[in-house]
Amino acid sequence: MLEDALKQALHLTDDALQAGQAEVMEVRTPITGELLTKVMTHTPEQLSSAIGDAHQAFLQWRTVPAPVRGELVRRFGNTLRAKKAQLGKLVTLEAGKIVSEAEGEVQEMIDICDFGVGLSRQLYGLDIASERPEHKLSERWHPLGPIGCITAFNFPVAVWAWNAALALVCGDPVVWKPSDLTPLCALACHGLLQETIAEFDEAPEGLSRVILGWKEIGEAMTADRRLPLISATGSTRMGQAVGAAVGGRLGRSLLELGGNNAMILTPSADLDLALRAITFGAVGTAGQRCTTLRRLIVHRSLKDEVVARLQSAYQTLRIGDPRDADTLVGPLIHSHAAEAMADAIKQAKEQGGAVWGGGGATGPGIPKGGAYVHPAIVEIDASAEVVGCETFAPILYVLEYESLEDAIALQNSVDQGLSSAIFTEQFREGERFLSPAGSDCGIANVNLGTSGAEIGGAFGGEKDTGGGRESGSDAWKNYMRRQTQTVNYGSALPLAQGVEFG
Ligand code: UN1
Repeated sequence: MLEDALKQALHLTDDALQAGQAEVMEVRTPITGELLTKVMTHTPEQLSSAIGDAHQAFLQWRTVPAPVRGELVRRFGNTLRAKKAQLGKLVTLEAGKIVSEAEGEVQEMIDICDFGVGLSRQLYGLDIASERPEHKLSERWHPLGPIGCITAFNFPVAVWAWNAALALVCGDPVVWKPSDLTPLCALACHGLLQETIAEFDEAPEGLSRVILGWKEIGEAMTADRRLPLISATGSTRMGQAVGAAVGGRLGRSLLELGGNNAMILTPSADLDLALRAITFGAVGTAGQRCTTLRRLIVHRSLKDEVVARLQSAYQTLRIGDPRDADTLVGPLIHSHAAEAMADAIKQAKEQGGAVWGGGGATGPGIPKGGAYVHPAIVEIDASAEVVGCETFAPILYVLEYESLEDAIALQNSVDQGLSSAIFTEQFREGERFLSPAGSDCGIANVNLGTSGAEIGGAFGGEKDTGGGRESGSDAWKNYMRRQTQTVNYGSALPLAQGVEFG
């Protein structure tokens, strides 16, 4: 079924290419750098008609009762359950994630579908006390319209699912522009959803669309007023462009952008637990999560011991083909990512950092043609400029602190504000970190790492991370419009504020 969906969705036609309507997008696997296939990109006209289809679908879908919309999402979640291993394999092939993390990503899709199903009976409004007699004042949530969704390569299926499951339950179709590095994952997900839609009488065909292309097609999408919400994941630079374009037409944007996540390691920390959390956080997904741990702020008294233990833990990490069961660190997405990592390490050295690891990884079990690297640990002064930059690679900057106040200030000193953590056995330290004067991030954790958030919480961050919140909690409100409704069920017409008129 997945293969069929993929085949159907792959729309490489020589005719359209020859007519000059589209360009070819090459799809490579980061495992070996080999060409997997070529897909055709969409033209601005195709984008426009996809948005038109989604708009038509919206006019119908918004009147379908929300619990019935939830049933579509329930069925899609079941399809994903059945396809978990297969879809996971595609994520591994196209994004280079190890099998367990790739399947974990599909699990996030399943989880958000379940969450959406529950939500489909809980899109609650408010009953508000009216100041006027025999008046009913209330607040109700209505479907918003087709959603434009722009996603990054590093979570090629889950982030779309966070958006799509909630949007569909809220009554909105989704037009998806995936990363040009992971179009097959997008076509497969869309194909599976299309199959679920085709078997569901109440669901119009145009509920889901995928648009392939580069920056220009993304810009056309953000400019289109028929998409009242653009939900975008990617770099801060991309988010600034999206935010400005969507803001310029007074649309809504939901931005989930760069992170520069830190963990504070206090003297009372349970070091065994912390070391596991640091290792997964810093090298999981080869350092390519937006929640990756990038800065370890460790108490001066612990620093040498922690660095030594981390180095020996890192030495046992198996780097190599992500399809092998014992691999823990797969490839970076492409050679440019390895170059960016090498450049950051060079800068760190120039800025006084002591670098351990970080070179290219070759040897038995490491496929040729992929960008495999040894994760790096860099002891560096907190004021070094490079520490403020997010490099999408496994580089962990180790900074030291003396007072908790200083550690929190350091944690908050970067432009980004996505995820943060503290390891402590001291109740007061943990609570201070979570207090209004503590972490300034969208996510703050005590005694666990910065990455691997559950879908039930709102996901996103402050400052240069863009301020958006996706997935759990009340993130669904992004996908709906709020209406304040007043009903006069009496036989007089009292005016608000006691105004008398005639
Ligand atoms: C991302 O990297 O864009 O919290 C999303 C995590 C995952 C999601 C990451 N659940 O690490």
